Amino acid sequence: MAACGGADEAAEPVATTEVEMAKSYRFEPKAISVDAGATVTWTNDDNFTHTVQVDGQEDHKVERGDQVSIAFDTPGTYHYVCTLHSNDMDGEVIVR
Ligand SMILES: [Cu+2]
Repeated sequence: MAACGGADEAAEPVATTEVEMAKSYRFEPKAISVDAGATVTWTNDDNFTHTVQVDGQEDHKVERGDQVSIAFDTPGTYHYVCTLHSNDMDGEVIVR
């Protein structure tokens, strides 16, 4: 069943632990689902420095070509942003 919505529609979460910071200014996929205890890795494939800041946690700077990994031990929905481009870049990790 296709969801209909505006440009900012919430995507169906993808079951993966890999998120790409894709060109330009995007987290891809934007919403993911993982099992509790999983470690999620963000890889910066964009031409700009980005960050990953999960709500209420420290900010992680990710240079071009770099990665950051964050473990998610507790089930819940975790929203995160790139604090340098918070209007364009945000995403969600759903921990089951
Ligand atoms: Cu950014």
